[in-house]
Amino acid sequence: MKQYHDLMRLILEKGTKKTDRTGTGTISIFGHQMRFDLSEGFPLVTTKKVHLRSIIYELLWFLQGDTNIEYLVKNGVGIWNEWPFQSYLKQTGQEETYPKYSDEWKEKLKEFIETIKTDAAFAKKYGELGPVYGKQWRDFEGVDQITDVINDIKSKPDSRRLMVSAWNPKEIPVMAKSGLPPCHTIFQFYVADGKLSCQLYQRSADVFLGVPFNIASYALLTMMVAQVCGLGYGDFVHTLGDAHLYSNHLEQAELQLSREPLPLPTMELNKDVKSIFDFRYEDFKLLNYEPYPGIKAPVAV
Ligand code: THF
Repeated sequence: MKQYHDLMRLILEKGTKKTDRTGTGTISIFGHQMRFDLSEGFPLVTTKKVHLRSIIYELLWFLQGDTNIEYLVKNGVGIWNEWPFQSYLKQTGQEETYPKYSDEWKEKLKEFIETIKTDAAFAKKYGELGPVYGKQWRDFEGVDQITDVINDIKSKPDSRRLMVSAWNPKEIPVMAKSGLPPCHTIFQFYVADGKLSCQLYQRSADVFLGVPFNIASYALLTMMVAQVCGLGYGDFVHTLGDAHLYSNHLEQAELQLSREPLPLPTMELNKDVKSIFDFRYEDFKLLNYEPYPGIKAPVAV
């Protein structure tokens, strides 16, 4: 994962200070590309422990077309909690009572998640993120893009139109209201020499927290699609727009950069799975992952 370290170092050295929507502040660069050969190991960052469990459940959740955090919460995954929570505070007029990131806010967030877990009606009403990834992947104005792209990869592997878009301009305002417009906006598949590659265009990249998740998630998706199409593993190409380090992640990034990248783990998929929608959590086996300890950092909401 030298590519990832190079990116962090580049931002620290060359990044421009900018303000951002969340009020946290960032340093950023614009336009960057990384490439991971999936036959050389699974691109999971080794210089801090990355929670693969959350990544797998999130991907299965996208593929089901689900946009409500209830499924994630019930599987112990908390990475999407803050957005519906903030939207709930807003809708119920409690934004001022619970200032963002304060101790009261954190307590109230715990209580909110507990209620999502136990009260189905509440979860239905307040756990919804709006028409985000799952919705656009499976039902973009009626189009099931995942089913279609897999059929196209199988029947027209040389096609240059193997695209999936989560960026639906018509629904951006609705997404912005409940959660946020997609960061990973569009991806394209490419078949050559019997191997499947995938390129993602990510408009906005939280390099310390999000990017290790995003790389692993799309690497996994590429491997899953390759398997169900009977193809080998090619490259995952990750193209970034605004690539930033939040101002409250800088020390963490320096600590991580002081660590030497370790050999990559390997990922084994259950070879019996023949449809992209049949994968279950138990079908993924990560081998030889022995990372450095985790590094905590707050997420900007
Ligand atoms: N918003 C921001 N500011 N950053 C993001 O990375 C991001 N995402 C998704 C949507 N909005 C975003 C959400 N993905 C974590 C990881 C991924 C996220 C959100 C949060 C996170 O907090 N990771 C911690 C804890 C891991 C865990 O609990 O499992 C970590 O240490 O890695 C990018 O797509």
